[in-house]
Amino acid sequence: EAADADRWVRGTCRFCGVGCRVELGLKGDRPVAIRGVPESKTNLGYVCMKGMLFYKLMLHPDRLKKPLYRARKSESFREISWEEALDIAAKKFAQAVREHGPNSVAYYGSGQALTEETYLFQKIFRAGLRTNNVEGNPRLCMASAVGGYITSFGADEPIGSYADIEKAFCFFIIGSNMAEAHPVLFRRIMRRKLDHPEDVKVINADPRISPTSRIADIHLQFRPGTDLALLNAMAYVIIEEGLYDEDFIRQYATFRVGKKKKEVDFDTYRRFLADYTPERASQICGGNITPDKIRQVARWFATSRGTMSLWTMGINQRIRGVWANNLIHNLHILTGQLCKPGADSFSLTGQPNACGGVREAGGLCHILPAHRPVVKDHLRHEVERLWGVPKGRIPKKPGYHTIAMFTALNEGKIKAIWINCTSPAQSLPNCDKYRKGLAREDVFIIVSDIFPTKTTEFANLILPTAFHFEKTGVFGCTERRSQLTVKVLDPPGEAKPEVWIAREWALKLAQELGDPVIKKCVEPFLGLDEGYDLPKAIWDEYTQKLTAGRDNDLRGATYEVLKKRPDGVQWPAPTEELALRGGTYKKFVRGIDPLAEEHAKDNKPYQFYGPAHPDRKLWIWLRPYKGAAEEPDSEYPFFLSTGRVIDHWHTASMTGRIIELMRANPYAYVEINPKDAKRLGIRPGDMVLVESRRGHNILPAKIYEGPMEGMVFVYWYDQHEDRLINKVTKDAFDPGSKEPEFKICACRIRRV
Ligand code: MGD
Ligand code: SF4
Repeated sequence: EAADADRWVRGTCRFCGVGCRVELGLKGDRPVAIRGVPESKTNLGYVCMKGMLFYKLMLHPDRLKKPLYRARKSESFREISWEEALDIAAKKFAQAVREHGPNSVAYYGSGQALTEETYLFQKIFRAGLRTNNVEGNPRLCMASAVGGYITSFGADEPIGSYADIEKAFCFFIIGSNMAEAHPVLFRRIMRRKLDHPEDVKVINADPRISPTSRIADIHLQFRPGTDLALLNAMAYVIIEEGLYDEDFIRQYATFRVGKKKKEVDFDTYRRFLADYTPERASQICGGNITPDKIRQVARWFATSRGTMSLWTMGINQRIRGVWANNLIHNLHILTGQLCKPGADSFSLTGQPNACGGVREAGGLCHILPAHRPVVKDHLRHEVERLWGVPKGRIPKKPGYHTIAMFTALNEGKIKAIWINCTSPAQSLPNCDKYRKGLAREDVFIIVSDIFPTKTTEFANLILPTAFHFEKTGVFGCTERRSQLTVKVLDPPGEAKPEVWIAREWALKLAQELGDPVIKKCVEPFLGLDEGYDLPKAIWDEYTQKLTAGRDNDLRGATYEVLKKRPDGVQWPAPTEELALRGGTYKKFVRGIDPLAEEHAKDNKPYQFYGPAHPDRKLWIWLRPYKGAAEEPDSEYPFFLSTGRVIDHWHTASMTGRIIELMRANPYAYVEINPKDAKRLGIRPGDMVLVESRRGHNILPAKIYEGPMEGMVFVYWYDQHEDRLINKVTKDAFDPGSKEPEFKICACRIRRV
């Protein structure tokens, strides 16, 4: 079909956090193909199967094309006009605010929404409706990484870039199956290893042998949740063998402990680590972890000419996710494996715009745009001033985080919620529990999506939206890189871009509540065409006003510049001149990062100006090992873990509609270690009951030397109610980041 294309237009992939640059092939107005671009900086021309095929969603017959409404959830939907839909949406939200106060309404968004969309929604909710109930699915995915970066480095998001991969000599891949979840980036690591098989070492630390483990020199397999002990033991070896960088530590680091962030000295840290000798850690970790292996990987980590750690949900989706992030950062600070070429503590992002749209543009309940904590008075008032709304308009108190938000729905405290670009009825842990709130007749639910999903089944109002390439906006991927995709196609039927929907709704809301400040929120955007001018004006307001002087300064990355730079721009990029050169490849390094120069307090080469650490130091944390929220016992003797498969994206509401991907991976199964299978008399393909204290599934068995003995693994994309693994997972969450522990709970299995 690609041969049919008569023109190619540029943009980014719609799916994962790698942020591959792609070109969409069009034949007339019909999308016919997607291809990579060899000169691209992110993906060097490669795209994975799902990236290559998402154009098929644009003309898919299931696309939502008209607003749909039902007054009661027991009724069937009827088609209505946009005028009527927006009237109902405004009336219902206004009614909730009038009768139950501002905190009875909420927005639940997505790391897949464009930055312009998240920015506008959160502005209307915070300054217009006076609530910080602005959340999104990045809470399920990146919140622990945010917590880790802020507490360790004083600033969110990685210091380095993908370009470090080609300069690194040791890769420490922990809690990440990047071969499937970030396939194109993994390819770069594989290339690096193949080009330098002896010089480059790959360590993979994971309770499961995954496709990522194939390239590892050492695979560390441990009982789920025990990696906190492993990471502390690596630090122990680094200190015991004198492999730490004394000079780097003296210049740039302090040691901290506890909730009060008390500063302690190096000897206290050393004494703390005495509990984590490799011998003791190998006992805690189990699996194949021996003291010798711990020593070996610690040496590789510390002594390589550039060590890069990469991790995702195996570290983040944990009740000690922030601590686990801290312990990885500790190793980099101890060894000075930071800021130099090929050295970085690099968290991989799950979604295409979790960084740009949500972490940066204010899409979580505790942060305002440009990394401003909502509780900080001067920053909140600064945002009010920049928006031209009265001082005190934005409440000080953070809103509900994700689990608290859906608990509030269960309890009837939230009366109206807008769910955009995500499907919590399938993606929340222990989802049956939260479906009760979604099903309540006294909770009014708007879902804006491109397809019917498990969540639209609970909606009162379904709003059809434009898809990628059918609207204009920016995605900011893992490496602080913002890339623009411009509208080239009209959305099907009456589907509309979210920025138009939000603006028109806000105008009606202002009328309903008789509140001119709500109108003020969208005033700069009135009358602008939604195809390009409207998102551009929103981007301009966000970048020129809100990011000015902040660590993610994006003032140079105007739409004009982004159009000239197909690979996008990495922040900080305060000037157009720097943005035209691509922005900042490494933060905090003088001579590379303009803000390091601007904020320089002395003549040291690195300047850690991150806003959360006034002492401008990196913090090495004393974090003890603590196990999972629910460990196996005699009743539920197995660990259950869940994750992604290469062919599908999350709930598969999109990839499940692409026939080639469904053929490749039609349904979820449960991976069982051969030793466990033999013991339980389970053969390949047998149907197996996977049951926890919360719910059960029945899945076909795959007998596979992947999960370690005593652990089973299930992909979570399957939409079939019997195979929907989030009926089984647990909704315990990290007390700091509030990110749920999708990766670990206890279950039992048996052949049925
Ligand atoms: P998606 O399938 O990505 O899953 O979970 P979800 O966000 O619920 O949902 C995105 C929705 O956006 C789809 O329904 C799609 O049709 C819609 N969409 C696509 N384009 C557009 C658009 O332009 N506009 C609008 N309005 N809608 C659009 C993800 C969540 O799941 C995350 S982020 C993580 S990290 C968690 N991972 C995880 C896990 O590892 N294990 C288990 N068991 N559960 C998990 N749940 C979490
Ligand atoms: Fe898209 Fe991610 Fe695949 Fe790249 S690796 S093509 S961004 S899904």
